Amino acid sequence: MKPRIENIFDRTDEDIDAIVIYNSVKPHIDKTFFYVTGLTEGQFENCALILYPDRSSEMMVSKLESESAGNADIPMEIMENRDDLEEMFEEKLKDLDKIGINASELTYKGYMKIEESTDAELVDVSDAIIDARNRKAQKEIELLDQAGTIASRVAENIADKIEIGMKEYEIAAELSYMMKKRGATGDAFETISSSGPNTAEPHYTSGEREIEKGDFVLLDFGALYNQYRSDITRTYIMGEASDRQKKMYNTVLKAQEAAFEKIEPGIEGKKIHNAAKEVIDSTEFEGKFIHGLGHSIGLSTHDGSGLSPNVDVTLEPGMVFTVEPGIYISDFGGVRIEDDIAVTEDGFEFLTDADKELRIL
Ligand SMILES: [Mn+2]
Repeated sequence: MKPRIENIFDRTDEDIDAIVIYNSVKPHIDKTFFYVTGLTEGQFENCALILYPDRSSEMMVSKLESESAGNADIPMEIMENRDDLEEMFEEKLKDLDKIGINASELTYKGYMKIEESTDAELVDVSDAIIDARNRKAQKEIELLDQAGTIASRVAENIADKIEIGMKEYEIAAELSYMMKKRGATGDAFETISSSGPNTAEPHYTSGEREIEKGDFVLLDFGALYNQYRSDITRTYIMGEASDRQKKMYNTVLKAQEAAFEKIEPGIEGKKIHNAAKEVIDSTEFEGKFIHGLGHSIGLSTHDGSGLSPNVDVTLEPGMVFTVEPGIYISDFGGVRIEDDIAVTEDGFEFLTDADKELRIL
């Protein structure tokens, strides 16, 4: 896709002769391969893509996937076996002076293979790639919206399936099944299904703990849909809610609302984080919001940018972020509410839209 290649080259030094995107095997697949080709199916292990400053490109794909690859409007060479790629690299790269690589995704073995085939200087263009991929095209937003809709409907329906005595991993399995029943290709990432005190750990996954009365149940999951991903979190309370639990929940909800009020083109990401943090820090839960407010999402769950004090980004239309404030209290529990949004010309639109009033199950 020429506009996407242009997006990348617009952000690199002018004297780069080519950019090589080279996949290893799963999970070391550079999603930039899908960004540039627009392909939605196939694995493309050990396949490569070379991009040129004139916006042309070519791919080297295994014969196992030549049919899927044919859906991209990009010239391709078919590899009969793995040694073919070394010869192709040598033929195409040997006379170049400066080659861009995506150092965030290329394996070291892949790097050595490129290096052996050329005398060119290899330079990291990963910042340019992250920056280009952060500005989503309309087609990408549509796929993200579909992924968000699948997760949203599941977030609403899972509540009817959660019961006292159920194990955390059973809920995780249920979520996965429900998303696939609605057309997801898979989970966007490993589901977080936590309960009780486990909800206080933001990156807990799931375990054997059984749901008890009075528990928080925190579910953080997403759908993979045609290579694009959603990421949603809802927190429920089992049986009955204490005043402290209700206050935690409503504070997180207010913090998310404060963030939404700030989101528009031109604002710095960290200011949105701060707006949410100020709401939490003005309550008894001061200091209990312990992570960044959100991350960019697209072909990868963490697409390289974010709404965080550590990230320098000014919002532009087409950028897609999660907005996920939380409060975490050790040995008690945690609440997080997360939605995905796309920045528009005059504000933002929701990509997830599941109900989020406090639900006591
Ligand atoms: Mn997230």
